[in-house]
Amino acid sequence: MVEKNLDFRSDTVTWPTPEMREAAFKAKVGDDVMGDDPTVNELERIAAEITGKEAGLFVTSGTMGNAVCVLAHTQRGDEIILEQRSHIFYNEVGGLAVMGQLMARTVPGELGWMKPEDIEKAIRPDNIHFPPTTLLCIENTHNSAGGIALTPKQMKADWDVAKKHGLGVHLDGARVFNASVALGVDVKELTKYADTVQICLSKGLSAPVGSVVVGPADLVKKARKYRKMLGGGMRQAGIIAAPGIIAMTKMVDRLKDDHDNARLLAEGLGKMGIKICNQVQTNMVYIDYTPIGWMDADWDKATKKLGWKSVGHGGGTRLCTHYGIEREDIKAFVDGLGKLVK
Ligand code: TLP
Repeated sequence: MVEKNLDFRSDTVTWPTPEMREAAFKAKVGDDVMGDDPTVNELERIAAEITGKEAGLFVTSGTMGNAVCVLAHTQRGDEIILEQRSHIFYNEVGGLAVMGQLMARTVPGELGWMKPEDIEKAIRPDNIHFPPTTLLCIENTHNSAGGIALTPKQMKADWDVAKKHGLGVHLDGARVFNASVALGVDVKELTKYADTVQICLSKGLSAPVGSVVVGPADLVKKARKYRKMLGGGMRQAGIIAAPGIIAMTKMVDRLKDDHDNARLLAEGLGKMGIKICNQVQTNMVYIDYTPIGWMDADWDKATKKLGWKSVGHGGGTRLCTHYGIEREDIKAFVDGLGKLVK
């Protein structure tokens, strides 16, 4: 029996599975800063193997994972290219400017995908006046575009243009397993078009804490040093890495259920006259309830009445499906909401 977690706010709200709690309890530990926590080492090895990379690094969060990778790729004063609504640019507290002293050059994407010709235009030529462009950051799935899965073909096109100009490529793969499941491709087909990748364990994969970073050994070594600098060097971290191993090895296939549930939810809400604002490819449904005459207070009140957590922002919100929400729960929600809308 899956413990119910009726919370649409994010997939970050997921609770660890009973197996994860058990694994945390029994985890063998050591001092990870000294490199001798066997469970952390195993998680890092598994992450590198699954993604086809040389090395892995366990970090506290997606934000830290992106930060240490961006820092590892760049020097103070470089310019980096990011999609204009990407999480790194939009939602990571300006860390790239504060910690990396980097310039951000944003490119608008089409459903989260930056076209190679637009990337190419944004790359600075060699000129005494210009900062050097050294890194391209891609996000897959793209959160604010609607949980959109970029295809291997799209990723390759961006990778090719970046490599033509000698740029590094970092993938914010917070939800890259959602992308691989939605597209029906091995995750390596996506990760091969990035030098470094950040993968969240604590979103749809349901681990309580952390992300893994993977990439070439030299860049991961640099990232490890930055992790220490940022205060992310953890000691007996096997306790939290053990659930991460289960996340990566046992929780990927079930993401399909989240995607199916998101589609069911979107269909149900759409029939009530609520506008579905995104293409529902993975576990996110972006809605606008103003067409049914509702304001945020109406949405908040209705969802609360039905026993769900969801918060409206300016006439709409994002609904995420995840472990702890099952098909029956979605059906009951749609049914209950339908009665309140009438
Ligand atoms: N996203 C969170 C919020 O920060 C918005 C969410 O609820 O979706 N990359 C992407 C694409 C993300 O969506 C997130 C978190 C992160 C990185 C950062 O991960 P954490 O929260 O672990 O620092």
